[in-house]
Amino acid sequence: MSLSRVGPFGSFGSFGSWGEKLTLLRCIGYSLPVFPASWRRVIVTAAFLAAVVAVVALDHRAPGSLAGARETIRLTEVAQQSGIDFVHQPATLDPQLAHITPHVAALGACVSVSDVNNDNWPDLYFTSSRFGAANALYLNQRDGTFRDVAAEAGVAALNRAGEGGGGGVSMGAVWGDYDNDGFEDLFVYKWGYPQLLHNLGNGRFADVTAQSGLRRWMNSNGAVWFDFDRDGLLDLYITGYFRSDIDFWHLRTTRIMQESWEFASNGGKNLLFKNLGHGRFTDVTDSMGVGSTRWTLAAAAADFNDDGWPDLYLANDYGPEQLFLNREGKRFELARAGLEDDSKSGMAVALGDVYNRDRHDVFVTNISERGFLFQGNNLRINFLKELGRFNEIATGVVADAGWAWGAQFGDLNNDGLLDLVVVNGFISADSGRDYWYAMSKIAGANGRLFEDAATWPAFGDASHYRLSSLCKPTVASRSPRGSHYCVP
Ligand SMILES: [Ca+2]
Ligand SMILES: [Ca+2]
Ligand SMILES: [Ca+2]
Ligand SMILES: [Ca+2]
Repeated sequence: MSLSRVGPFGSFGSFGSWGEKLTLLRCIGYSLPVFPASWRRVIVTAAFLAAVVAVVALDHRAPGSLAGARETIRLTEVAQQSGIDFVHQPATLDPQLAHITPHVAALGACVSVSDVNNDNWPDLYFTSSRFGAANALYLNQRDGTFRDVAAEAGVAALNRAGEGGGGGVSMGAVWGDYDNDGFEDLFVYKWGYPQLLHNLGNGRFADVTAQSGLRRWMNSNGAVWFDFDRDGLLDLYITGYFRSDIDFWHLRTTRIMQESWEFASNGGKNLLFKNLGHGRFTDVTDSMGVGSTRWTLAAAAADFNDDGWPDLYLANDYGPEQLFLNREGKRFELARAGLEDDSKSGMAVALGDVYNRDRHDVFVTNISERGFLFQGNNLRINFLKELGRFNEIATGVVADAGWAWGAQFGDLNNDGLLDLVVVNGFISADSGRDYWYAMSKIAGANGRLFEDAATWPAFGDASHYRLSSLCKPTVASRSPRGSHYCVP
């Protein structure tokens, strides 16, 4: 059985444009009346206390609403009958990584959603990650079925070896109308050269990567379109996972892995490209201060602090999450928002207004493997305006969804409350044998050993997630940095 790591489905593409729309809505500013200093203290204190009360109240509301949702929602698998038969193919890698290929190549299964032909029916784009394997663009036939038109549209053959064309393999895609012609364009981030494909509006796409200035070798697993400077042109933030000097098919070193289990910052550099118009982009990463080298797996853009400027939220693997606040489009600042010390294995970011307060709350998936590790997913309620931070409230099934990867909010039963879908599991071979014990030995070693793929034990026919469980989180001991390590 082959079930590859599932990317943060839909989250990048949809949040890019969603965040943009929300930003526009909030451009309507307001000003507070001027009060004497003593009154201002009273007002600030009252606001603070109200926020604390809200935190407590919302904490208590969480479990009840989840229990209700579990009873009312039913989903039925209809992929096959809808004509969707896509199977993701994982990457093949340099033979020097053969012993841990299932671990390293467990990325790249992604689906993004966009109405590519402006018929008001959403279409689906799937990425595959093996040389020669085709990506798929399923056009919605408006009768409950889809048809793969990727080949005729020119967006299928993107996984190719060598320097020519779009060398590299797809890891995911995000949609955004970068030229404001009314048609959503496609950006595919890859291990290799990313590709920008211009939607010509006639069912076909043109590869405009070279002239756009985006042809930059990266090992990327995420991207988000957002207009950081509010000039009306969508800009692009691309996350780096592995370092960009690594060519996975011609390794010059096996020192490619994380330097630390909890605070690694030797990953690929994230890049911000400003849209200059006329189809050209320029790298403004350093001047804007958003070149994180943590192992970013997902990025989401929204105006988290409600100042009218879209900010960036990063889920980082092997490290803490990061929030970069946008200072009026001139620079970003890494915020201290209660995220700094809470290191986990961030996989996906989902944004939603969990309590209908007109705020962007954040859900980040992490990994839990009973018997070895309980990190817990984070459900962070946004109190940036009142307290300058988020409040983490995940409990029960929201906290422990096993080895959680992709996530997305949506009001599935139309009751006005957001529900949460979490895709989990990492079963690459035998679901009864897991790699955790072997991995824990190298994870506990010093950084020099952990960083070197050659020292990692062989993956064999194990999986990263067993279906059985050896212990409950209740018998876990809590580490100083927030992870729970179960005692077998
Ligand atoms: Ca459509
Ligand atoms: Ca366009
Ligand atoms: Ca812009
Ligand atoms: Ca903001």
